[in-house]
Amino acid sequence: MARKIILDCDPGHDDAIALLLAWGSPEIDLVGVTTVMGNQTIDKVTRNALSVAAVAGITGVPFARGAHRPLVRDVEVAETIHGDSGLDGPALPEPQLELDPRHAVDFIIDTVMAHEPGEITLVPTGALTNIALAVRKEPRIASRVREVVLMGGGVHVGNWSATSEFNIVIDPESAHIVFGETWPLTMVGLDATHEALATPWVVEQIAAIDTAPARFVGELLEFFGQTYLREQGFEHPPVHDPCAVAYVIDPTVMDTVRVPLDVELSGTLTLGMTVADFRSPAPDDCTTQVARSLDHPKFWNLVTDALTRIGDPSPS
Ligand SMILES: [Ca+2]
Repeated sequence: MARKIILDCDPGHDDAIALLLAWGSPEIDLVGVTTVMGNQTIDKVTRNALSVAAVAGITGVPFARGAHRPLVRDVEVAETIHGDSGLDGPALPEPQLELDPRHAVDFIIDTVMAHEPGEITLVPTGALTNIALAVRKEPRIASRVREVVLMGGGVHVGNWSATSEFNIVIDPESAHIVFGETWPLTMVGLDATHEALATPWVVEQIAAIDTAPARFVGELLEFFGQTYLREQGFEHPPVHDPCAVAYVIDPTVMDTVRVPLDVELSGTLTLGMTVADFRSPAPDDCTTQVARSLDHPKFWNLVTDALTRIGDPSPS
């Protein structure tokens, strides 16, 4: 049976690809898309999510706008990586869908509570603000969510600072709340996603699909590749967010290990670091695990298969 997920995102080049992977995969039942500020402001990332929906012909899926700022800290966007729109590169079509009138936090709570325990998986690919607010407002969701599979963090690796990954460091307090809950949590962090490189082989495979959504992804990767080379020194860009969706589709796409995880909230050099305690085997009550590596061809085959299934919803 298809896994029901809520994708909580901040599109964002890699978020856009995560959304397309979820939409194009029969193993996933996309029950909602929620947005959170991050790569750009909440207005921009919400519009981007709707534009991606228009590109892929996504219908029948509620989209709800979420948090406009982190719990404690000021808004910090990733314009150097994602551009002024948050999704620079391709032309962004006008949104076709109307937003759900609810705030993302209420949408998440309503959806989780309306389903049986163990049915809904939360897949956050941005800051964890909406998820933290939801579980504080309605703590019963912690035992009803099947699992949280998030893109964020890394073990002894960072990208927004020497030790810290963007999604976590822009709202570390929310991450601390989410990591400390009782739900099973898989951290798909930089250890795995830095292996999800859009190599020339990947770009060729996507170009060969030759549909409007595939060309859109090609243009995303071209822009993302330029900024990742300039800002982070990557020869080929790491495409983080679809890795979390890929794990839900097929957990064998990466190696995971159970380990206690928490988030640094007070370090002057290490704010937002995800700290994994590998000193001894994880205790029985440990509900967190971290992805350590990724199967590159298996991952990208999931993405290209999804794009192939999406086809050309609006031939030009
Ligand atoms: Ca993201």
